[in-house]
Amino acid sequence: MQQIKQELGPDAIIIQSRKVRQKGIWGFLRPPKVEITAAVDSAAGSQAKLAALEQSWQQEMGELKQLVNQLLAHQQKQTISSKGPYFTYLQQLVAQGVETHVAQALLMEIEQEYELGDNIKAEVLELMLSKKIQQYLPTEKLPAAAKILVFTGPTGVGKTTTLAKLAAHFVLTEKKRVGMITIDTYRIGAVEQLRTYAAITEIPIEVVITPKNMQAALEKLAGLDLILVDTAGRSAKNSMQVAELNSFLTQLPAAEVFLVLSVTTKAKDLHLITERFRKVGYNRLIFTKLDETANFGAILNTTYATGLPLTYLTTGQNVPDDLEEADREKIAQLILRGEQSWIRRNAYGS
Ligand SMILES: Nc1nc2c(ncn2[C@@H]2O[C@H](COP(=O)(O)OP(=O)(O)OP(=O)(O)O)[C@@H](O)[C@H]2O)c(=O)[nH]1
Ligand SMILES: [Mg+2]
Repeated sequence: MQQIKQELGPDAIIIQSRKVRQKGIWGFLRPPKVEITAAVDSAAGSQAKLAALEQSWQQEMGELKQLVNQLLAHQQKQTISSKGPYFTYLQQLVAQGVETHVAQALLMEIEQEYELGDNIKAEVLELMLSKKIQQYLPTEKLPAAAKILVFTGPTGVGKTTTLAKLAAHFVLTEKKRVGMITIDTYRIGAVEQLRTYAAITEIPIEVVITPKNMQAALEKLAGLDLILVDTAGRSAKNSMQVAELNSFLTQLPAAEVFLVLSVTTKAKDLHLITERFRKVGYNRLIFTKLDETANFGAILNTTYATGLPLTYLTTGQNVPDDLEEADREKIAQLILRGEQSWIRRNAYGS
């Protein structure tokens, strides 16, 4: 029985046993042998099979679990763990309107660069984060040689108002000779709006109706130091409008082209705008209406996505006062801590 169970397993049963005479001429003189037929009960056999299968499944499951755990551990290295100082700052940045993937990327970079783990002190992390934000906030003054500045962007963001603020700044503070061109003959009152500002600062203004007229206008203003060009607000979703704008801008190949954006625009829409306006070849950014929000993450989201420099910020409706040169340290503070006194000063007119 022991031998059978060893060969066929614990469920083997004996079907038949008989004595067999040994072969050969002297066989009848020798004691008979015992022949045993044994079998494994088919039900018991399938049970055994099942047990064996189960065992191999368990082994496979164990291997899979291990693999999943390894993957998870690897993934956790790519994201901020759900507690600790990094997570606190992740939440803070997201509350300030910084997109999660941007906040995540910045914090991961700090974690990987310094390898300080969760023991990092909050003040140290905040300092590093401020530096990291500044790294992704290129700010750049206008080059001294800039001669033509074009203001493009979606409707109502403050292109004309910002142009008027800058015109006054260049005339009054920098003592430059400035001229204006408007190609916004689309909206009723747009030309009048700019004419009013031009009259206050005694700046010559040209109205350009078709791209063909651009050269003539430039020639009329040729002797001046700077020419500011206002354009009609265009919807990023209307590719015809953007293409039409582009046909004017190809007449101004050496221009500095601003994309003017409002900090109050939704993140998704800002992505659409920065994408669709690429056609017009903008190379710098202006953010407006900083006085109208308490969250400034949009600025970082946009510079992170476009890599383009920020040159000016505007903080209210007052011409020419509510204009600031972009300062990356100040913007980093805004993004980390929310509204700052230099914006409140304008928003509440005090
Ligand atoms: N609160 C606030 N309002 C602003 C700022 N800049 C502009 N505005 C206001 O936004 C409104 C639209 O300004 P415009 O300069 O006409 O905007 P635009 O981009 O030229 O508009 P379109 O030419 O119609 O596309 C006006 O009421 C401005 O006073 C700002 O920094 N803060
Ligand atoms: Mg305008």
